[in-house]
Amino acid sequence: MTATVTTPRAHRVTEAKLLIAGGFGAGKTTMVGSASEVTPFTTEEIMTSAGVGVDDTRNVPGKTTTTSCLDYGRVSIDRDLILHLFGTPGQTRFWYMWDELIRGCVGAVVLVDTRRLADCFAAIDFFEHRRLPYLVAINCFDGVQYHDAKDVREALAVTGDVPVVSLDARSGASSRHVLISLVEHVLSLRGVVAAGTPLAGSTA
Ligand SMILES: Nc1nc2c(ncn2[C@@H]2O[C@H](COP(=O)(O)OP(=O)(O)OP(=O)(O)O)[C@@H](O)[C@H]2O)c(=O)[nH]1
Ligand SMILES: [Mg+2]
Repeated sequence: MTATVTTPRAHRVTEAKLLIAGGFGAGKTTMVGSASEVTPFTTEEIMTSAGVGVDDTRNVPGKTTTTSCLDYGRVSIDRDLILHLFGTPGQTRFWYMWDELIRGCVGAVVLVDTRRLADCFAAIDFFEHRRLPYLVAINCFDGVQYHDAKDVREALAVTGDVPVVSLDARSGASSRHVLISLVEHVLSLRGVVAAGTPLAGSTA
C-alpha cells in the first residue's frame, strides 16, 4: 500500500491508490463518482465536432462529455483503509496521462463494456506489461450483462488468476464491492491473505 500513518491513538490507517481504467465510455467517471464519499474531482470536457470520426460514440449515443485528464474520488472501506481512486481518460489521445497516473498505484480496475470488448485490450496490455495487479469488471449497462464472465475471460485471454466480476457502475454499493474485490486480490498476490479471503472489516 502507498502510505501508512499512525494517529495519536496508535490507530494505523492504510491508504492505497487504485486506478479505474478501461476503454472510451466504459463508465470510469461514473464508477469513481458513485463509489466516492467525497464530491469527485472530474475533468470532463464537452466533446466537440473535432472528435467526429475519431471517437466511436455509437454505443454511447447520449455521451456529450469525456474525461480529459483524470477523475478523483475517495472511499473508506473501514476505519483502517482509505482508497484513493483515480479514473483514467478513455480516449487514446489522452493516454500519455497513464504513465503518470500509475505511479504509486497498487492495483487497477479494467472496466469493460462487452458491446465494445476490444476497447479494453490496451488497458489490459498496459497493466500486464507493468505487472500491476488488476481485475476485469463488466459494466452492465442498463442492468444487462450481455456476456457472462467466462466468455469475457476467454475473449480477453486473461489468465485464471485475474478476477472477472460484474457491476453496475452507477451503484455505489456495486462499485465499492468491486474495489474490495480488487484489494483482496492485491493482498492475496502479496501473500498477505489466502486467495478468496474476504477483507476483514469490509462493510461497503
Ligand atoms: N445505463 C448505464 N449507463 C452507464 C453506466 N455507466 C456509465 N453509463 C453512462 O455511460 C456514459 C459514459 O459514462 P462515463 O462514466 O462518462 O464513461 P467514461 O469511461 O468515464 O468515459 P471517458 O472518460 O470518455 O472514456 C454516461 O452517459 C453514463 O451515464 C451503467 O452502468 N449503466
Ligand atoms: Mg471519464
